[in-house]
Amino acid sequence: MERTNIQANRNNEQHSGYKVFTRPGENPLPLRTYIENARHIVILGHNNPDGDAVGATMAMYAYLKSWGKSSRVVYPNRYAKNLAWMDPDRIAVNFLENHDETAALIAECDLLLIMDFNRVSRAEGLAPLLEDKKAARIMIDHHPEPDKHWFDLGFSNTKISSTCELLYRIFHQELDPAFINPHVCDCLYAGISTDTGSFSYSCAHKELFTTIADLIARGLDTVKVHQRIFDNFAENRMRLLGCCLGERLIVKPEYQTAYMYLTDADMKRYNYQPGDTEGIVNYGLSIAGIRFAAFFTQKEKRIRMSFRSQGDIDVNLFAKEHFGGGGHKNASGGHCFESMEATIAKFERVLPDFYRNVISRSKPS
Ligand SMILES: [Mn+2]
Repeated sequence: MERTNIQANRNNEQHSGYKVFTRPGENPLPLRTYIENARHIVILGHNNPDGDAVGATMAMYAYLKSWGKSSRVVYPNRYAKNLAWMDPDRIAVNFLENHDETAALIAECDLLLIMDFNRVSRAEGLAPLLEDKKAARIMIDHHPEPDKHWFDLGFSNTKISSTCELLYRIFHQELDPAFINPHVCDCLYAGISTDTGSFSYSCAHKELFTTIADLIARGLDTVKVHQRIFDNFAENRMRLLGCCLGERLIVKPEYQTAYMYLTDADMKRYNYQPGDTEGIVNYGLSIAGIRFAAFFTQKEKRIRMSFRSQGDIDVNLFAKEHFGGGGHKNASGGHCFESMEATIAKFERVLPDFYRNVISRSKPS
């Protein structure tokens, strides 16, 4: 594939490009130079690494390997089992289960490639270790409002489907597409397909499908990736989903809203494993007339909340305003440090205003 024109695609946030930022007054090196000069590279994904975080970090690792550069991949905690195929070298370490090795890798690295998140707090327990200023920090991410002062160099596009789609453009425009091998393609596609809910949102731009056409030409196997991610659940996970849909689904047609929840006891009953609740929130939107879906899960004293919406209903603002979170316009998350009952009561309390001010005024998609 031809190399695209760097200048034409930089500093636009259309689907073909991305914005490049640096600290005010600083003149950064090109990404290529950072990588060429680095002796110890650590690639970092966010807490509860999802398909896009594992896809982007593992794509970067495999890309650097085919370039002849070694690197390590670090997460704050473990990835889900159905994503493990992206890590055939078992190169990833996670801080929760391996404090010492993770701390040593971070202490000795001179280049941090931070993927699919844009502020240090999303590294959870790892965050304090990242404050040591020895390593250059480079961000590649698609979430809004990056913490620009924290990074030496950042690549951002908030309109794009996923960090994986952005990374594909960076391989072309900042580095060299020659190192994109079939495994890199599979990892990129994994992130794109999970972050779009299997091509149901954030995907209506032709550039994405041109990207996928090129990935297929380079060896992507879409059927294999789909089966490994979506047809690879334990029986318990399907029964957990059944419990959600059968017993824990509340539909509020008057607010075009549906929500589900799982308690600690539900999760124990179905032997919950990391990743088992991934994607469940999307089922709410499958109901006719429902345009706002929420999903709450309990982990000890904290309730994790996920929000999904259709069209121009902005759940990033909703999460930020009421539940200390954020994310994207149509997919966001938050949390509540109260009981499940109190969390649900709070959600139901703010819902009528959200319906009146946002949902009822938005264009039906
Ligand atoms: Mn993402």
